[in-house]
Amino acid sequence: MTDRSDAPAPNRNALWAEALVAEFEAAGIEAVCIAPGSRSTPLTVAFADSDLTVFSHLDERSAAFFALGRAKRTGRPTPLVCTSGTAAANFHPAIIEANQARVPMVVLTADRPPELRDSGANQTVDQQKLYGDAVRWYTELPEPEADDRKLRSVRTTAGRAVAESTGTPPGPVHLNVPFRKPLEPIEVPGDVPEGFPDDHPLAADGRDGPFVRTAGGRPGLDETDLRVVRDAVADADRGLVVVGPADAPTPDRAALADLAAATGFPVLADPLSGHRFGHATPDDGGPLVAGGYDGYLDAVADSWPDPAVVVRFGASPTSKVLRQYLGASDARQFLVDPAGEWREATFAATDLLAADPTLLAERLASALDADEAGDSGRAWRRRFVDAEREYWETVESAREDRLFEGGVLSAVAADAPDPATVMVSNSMPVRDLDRFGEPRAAALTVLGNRGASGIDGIASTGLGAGSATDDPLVVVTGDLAYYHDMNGLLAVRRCGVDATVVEINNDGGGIFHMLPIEGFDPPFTDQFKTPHGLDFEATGDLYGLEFERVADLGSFRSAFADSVDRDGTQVIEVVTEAAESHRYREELAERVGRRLG
Ligand SMILES: Cc1ncc(C[n+]2csc(CCOP(=O)(O)OP(=O)(O)O)c2C)c(N)n1
Ligand SMILES: [Mg+2]
Repeated sequence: MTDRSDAPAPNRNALWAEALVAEFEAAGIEAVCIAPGSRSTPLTVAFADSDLTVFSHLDERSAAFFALGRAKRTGRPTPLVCTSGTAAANFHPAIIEANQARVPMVVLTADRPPELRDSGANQTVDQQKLYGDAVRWYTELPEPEADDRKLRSVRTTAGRAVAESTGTPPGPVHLNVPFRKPLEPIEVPGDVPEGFPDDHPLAADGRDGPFVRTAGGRPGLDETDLRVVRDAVADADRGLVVVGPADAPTPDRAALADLAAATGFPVLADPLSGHRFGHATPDDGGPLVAGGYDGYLDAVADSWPDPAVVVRFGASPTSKVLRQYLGASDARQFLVDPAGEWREATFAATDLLAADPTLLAERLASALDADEAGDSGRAWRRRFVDAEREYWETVESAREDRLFEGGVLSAVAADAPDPATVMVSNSMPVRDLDRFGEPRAAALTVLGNRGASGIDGIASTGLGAGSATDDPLVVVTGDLAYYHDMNGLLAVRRCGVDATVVEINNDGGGIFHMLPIEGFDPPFTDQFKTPHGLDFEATGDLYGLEFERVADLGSFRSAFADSVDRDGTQVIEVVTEAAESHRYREELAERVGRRLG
């Protein structure tokens, strides 16, 4: 084996790839996900020779979701590398999610040189703008050459790719990178002229630090805009702060707590908002975080007065009940989005504010007089305090009565260690966490793929997030989602990630029981619910996981407590009955409705 780290580049491809990788490193990139293939050899060799952590994946689809999960957890991209052909297409699902959920991602697809395209050459497909509008920026690198200006352009492109992917809003960037043979780091006499590094130090070695420094800045806030929202909020004695999934993003916790304190408004916090968990309780001076709204707003909407003003952060809430509540309200609704995008499908927003959410929350909080809320403001807040208390008491006692899917998510939320990173799958797990996950002060980072709501890539996204944190990692998945991304489980061993995987096995897609199609069988069972009868215990041996099956809540809770406390990856399969779980959700909603009158 040769040590190439300090040797001059043996050929133009190596020179090229080294410049690219050096700039990623200078831009603060810490890791890369690489899938095997020949055309990408120069990139793979340069990354492997660098100080970056290399995560090697065999399946590009899982690789891309793994990179997505890392970026969700860190806010920084983990570049992806693949060979030419369908390998590149397998990145596409995660790119779609990264686009819609605003997750930074840098995709490097190796390609054949231009004359081999559309010529019948092997493993050659049209990779130009392969991902369409799903990327923030696409460019193709020029063909490698020991040329001063071209190398400076490559260095600039690498820095720009990171900056574009982490801009406002963040998202994926695609670089198509053609190489011609030889692809390996073999000596090609004259390919990189002997004196090149000395004659062109900037091109060959770059600068100390990034080639181009980028100053991000955060979108500011106009005084007039601030005054408009300030006046509306100050005049309202019935207000709400709604924080949806954090991909818009939401304000940081301190700023949101300040805003809640200054307004006295309840905070309706989506499980993916970063605010359902992690705030001090009201008794300890924290905001009134309401988490049960999905379970009771329906029941109280007609008897409670309407809110007068709503300040909304984050993406569209997971809860359909909340979306409908907002959609039916004629409150003044401020939607805050740093990118100023129109992501509001209830069409109930009255004002769109293009502003940094943390900045807006901070400035709005300090612009409000710290007056005590008037009588009607206090009565409004009290409604939420009482409803939350009633609601969570009902849920907790119901959970102990019988095993149902919501009870599993309720237990996960209550029992997850502090801190923990928790990835929740579509479709029922995230909905059940929304409805049954009681707010608590523990620092739980909850992630989900709600950008495009796919059931592909759940394990990989979770394991990618886990690879970026020392938190205990919990992944909650349905059985179809588990099946969909079994390949991703290889990362447990290959990438050295420990997890507690809670697999809720209702033998098919339980979500479909919630839809009218349930009443049309056939085709309901065979084409929608799709029971598969797979025994996932075999995944234990295949992927080196400990597998345990449980069928009651007590056993689940003890297996969970044991797993989060332990090294290795444990899969806890909870066997449930989808239709029965659904009926029980409905029964609980009725019970809550009766209690809240
Ligand atoms: C990639 C992809 N294919 C299909 C769907 C449609 N879909 C949504 S939920 C679901 C079933 C999920 O089943 P499971 O993971 O077992 O969760 P459960 O509904 O039982 O909670 C399907 C097929 C999707 N969202 N994403
Ligand atoms: Mg299922």
